[in-house]
Amino acid sequence: MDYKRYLITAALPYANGPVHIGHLAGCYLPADIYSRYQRARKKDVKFVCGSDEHGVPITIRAMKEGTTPQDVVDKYHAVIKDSFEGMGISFDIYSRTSNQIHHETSQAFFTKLYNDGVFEVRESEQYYDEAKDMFLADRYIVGTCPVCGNENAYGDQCEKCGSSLSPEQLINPRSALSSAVPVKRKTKHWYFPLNKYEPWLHEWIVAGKKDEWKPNVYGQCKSWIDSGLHPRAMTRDSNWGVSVPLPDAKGKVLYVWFDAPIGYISATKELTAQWSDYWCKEDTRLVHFIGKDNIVFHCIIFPAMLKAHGGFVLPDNVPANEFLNIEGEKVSTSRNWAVWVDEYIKDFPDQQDTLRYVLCANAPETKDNDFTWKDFQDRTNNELVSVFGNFVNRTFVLMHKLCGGRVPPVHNGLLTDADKAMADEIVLARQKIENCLDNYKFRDGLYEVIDLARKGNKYLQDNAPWSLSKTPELQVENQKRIDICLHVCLQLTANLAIYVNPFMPFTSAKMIRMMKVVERMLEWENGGRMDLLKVNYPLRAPELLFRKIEDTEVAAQVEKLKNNLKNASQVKMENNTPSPESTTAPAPAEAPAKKAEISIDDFSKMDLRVGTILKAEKVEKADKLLKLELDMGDETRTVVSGIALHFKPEEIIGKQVTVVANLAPRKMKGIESRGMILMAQNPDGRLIFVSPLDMAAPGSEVR
Ligand code: B3M
Ligand code: ZN
Repeated sequence: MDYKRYLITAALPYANGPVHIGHLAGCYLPADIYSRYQRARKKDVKFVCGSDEHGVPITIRAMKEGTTPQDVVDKYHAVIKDSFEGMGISFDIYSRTSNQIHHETSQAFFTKLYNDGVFEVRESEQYYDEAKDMFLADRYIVGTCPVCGNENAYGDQCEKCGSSLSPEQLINPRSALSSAVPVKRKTKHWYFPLNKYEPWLHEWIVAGKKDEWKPNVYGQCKSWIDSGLHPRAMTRDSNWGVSVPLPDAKGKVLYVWFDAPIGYISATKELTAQWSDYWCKEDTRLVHFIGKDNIVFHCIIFPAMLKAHGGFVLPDNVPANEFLNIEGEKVSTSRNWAVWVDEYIKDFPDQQDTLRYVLCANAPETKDNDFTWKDFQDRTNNELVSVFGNFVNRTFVLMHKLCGGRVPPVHNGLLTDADKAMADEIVLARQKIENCLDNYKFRDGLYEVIDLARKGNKYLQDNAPWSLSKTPELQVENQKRIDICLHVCLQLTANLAIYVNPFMPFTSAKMIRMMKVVERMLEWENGGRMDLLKVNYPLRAPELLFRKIEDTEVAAQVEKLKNNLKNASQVKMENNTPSPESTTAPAPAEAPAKKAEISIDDFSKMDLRVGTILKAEKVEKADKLLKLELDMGDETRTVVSGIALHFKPEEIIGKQVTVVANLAPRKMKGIESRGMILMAQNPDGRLIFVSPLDMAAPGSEVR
């Protein structure tokens, strides 16, 4: 299809905290590169984004900070917007979902579906806080974790041991808002019948997108669809959000994942009166850039909503990225293990392209990747400074020294094979980069740019114009060689500015300043031309494009990460606003998040041993805990385990289990527990012992 318009969206970040570099690498940077590339190709592009300002986490955060939800979103909307601007993310609009236009647009969307009879109304029982007079999402019920004894586990998950929980499993459950004991109450909600769209989704995605969408995206969609789709509640009991536009829906708002994607539409409306050209005409290419945790919402739920509504284009592609870890560990906002973009901009002023480079060169396009400050330094110093920066700088210095500061003539008849080959490489590079960017392979595309600069360095080195003798008898001849070589290098520099522009716009801006050319030179169709700079045209002195990153800077950043981690317990309450998804009605079980890679040394720190259960009894005043006596070979150990809801004490006597034997002892309900028992958790929540298949001697090491 020959697309007339590009509508490019990047996930709306929650306005409950600043953005970190994982966000940039996951979605905003690729979306920006793609938008800049399409604009350079003179495509009609609208690049839209904005803050996601609804969902219960914002209200919780407001309560914790002692302010209003509006204050919370105002504060972070501004921080996030500045971070994006600072990093050169070139949105055509950065809107927000608290805007009037968004409330109207999402309500009209809901009303259309309602009038068409799309929704099913269902009643259910939900936890209610009688003191606060409101329903509680799972996340807002806290209590003691039955598995590890953490007293502040959430109704959906324990952050200490990672177990996924339901509110019923918590020991001494209480409301996070009032500390009241929650009670169950009836409530009604409007459900979107996703199941009815299963055949259509199957055809559109499973059959239709196999070769087009990235394997990670396609795979997630397929497994969702294959495992069966279910109706999903599109309303919530809450006082913060877009109110449900029905007379019998007092105290109810639209589910945040219903209104947020409609935010793309509202933002486009706010941007242009022609918004419907972009949303409703078939020859628009709609591309959603997101992180992998948003795949089902953008590939399944939102398209089904658009389909049900009718009249809208569907996403042509959803090139989601995986996650970026930091120094070998998963990003955690609650532990403050993250590199925050606003802080980076403060610590490294004018080094935006350095970060853009490193994040793109190491983008988690096909699998989770790791960001380390050492790699940041190495890539900057060895690739940006030594290859790209060095080539441009040498070219300019030599041109000033050997060619009088002007673009030298090319002496056409005298071109060698090497000169011609260099020119061919410039043309070829354009094709290669296009091929990468058209297929959302940003890191490969960037590699081609650097590789072209590398070839430029080699060409310059091989020709060594500085070494050509200036003795009278050779002067004329040699000057011609010098001219040709530097002419080629200068045209290559101009082409590099074009190619690098989508990736590193601050750098290409510097380059066009040095070359004294207008911005229009950067148009993509100019790529490959060898006459971008006119012969005899005077050029400026070189500006350094990049600077080296010092060891001390790396050490300071690593130190900062570690200190943040230390202080995290204090910051925790602040940053620990959960994601709206976890606050909502149960969704189909998803696989638990994968953890970051560890070394064999990390693994070997654990002392895993087989133990045989000799005794098991309930712990008083803790209906989830069992006290176990384990035969560990050379000793008998007491371990307290949160499995009482799953097993009767008498059933498990004699069973063999795997014990983490060197876990620091801890007291639970006054009993010292020495070690932890390994359990597998089924998607349905069932616990299963991890036991040796055959009888093992108690105390045997597990390796
Ligand atoms: N705010 C989720 C996230 O940042 C969400 C994206 C909405 S996109 C419509 O992960
Ligand atoms: Zn726990």
